[in-house]
Amino acid sequence: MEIQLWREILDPYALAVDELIVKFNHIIREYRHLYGYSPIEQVTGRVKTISSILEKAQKKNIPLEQIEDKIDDIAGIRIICQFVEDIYKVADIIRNRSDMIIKNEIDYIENMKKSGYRSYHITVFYDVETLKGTKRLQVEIQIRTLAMNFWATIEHSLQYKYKQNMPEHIRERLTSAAEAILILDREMSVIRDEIMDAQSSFTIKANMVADI
Ligand code: 0O2
Repeated sequence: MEIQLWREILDPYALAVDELIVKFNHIIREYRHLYGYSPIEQVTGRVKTISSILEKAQKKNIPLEQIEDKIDDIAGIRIICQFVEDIYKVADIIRNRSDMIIKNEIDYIENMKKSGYRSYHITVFYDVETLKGTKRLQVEIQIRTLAMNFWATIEHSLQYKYKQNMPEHIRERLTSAAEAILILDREMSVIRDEIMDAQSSFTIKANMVADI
């Protein structure tokens, strides 16, 4: 496919990612102003690279004309939360919005992947306005804690380094690190109220200083 054609396909996805980052950042702002604490800690996003799209299409035997239908993470949003409870709150926020229509949800937290990967995935349909009219796109939203993100980021780089041949001793270490992450998230949840209280009074003080 020509580069010009790829641009035409991918530009609307870039718009979707940009818009969604603005919208989720606004949710953070509203929560912090209203309650001093936001269930979303930070949000990032990316459009999949052409080479990564082609690799996935090849792996899953997807013909080029079906990539937009069959690859649901061309646009990806990653939402990072402090606590596991916040992940389900964020999922609720998304379900209640009129600008994101849920296509499907996968709970890799309750059902951890064999690799040790944990995250909550929601695929939504999201409309963007282009010169050629409204385009409805799929966007994959990954919601995870800071700790889950730490594990997934490291595991992703190791997967990339070793491709299909990750040494067994590293795989085992990653599995036990995934267990440790699970315990860490549980421990943090136990003192969640304490932490939220502390952060909320910190935000209120910071806002007062900013208002002066
Ligand atoms: P990227 O952009 O490099 O992150 P598949 O990826 O083929 O197994 P599918 O149908 O795309 O399956 O959905 P799935 O399993 O929900 O995975 C979608 C995305 O979740 C992946 O995107 C990863 O970002 C993340 N993910 C899933 N499993 C793992 C895992 O074991 N470890 C890590 N670190 N991340 C995972 P991609 O396609 O890998 O692309």
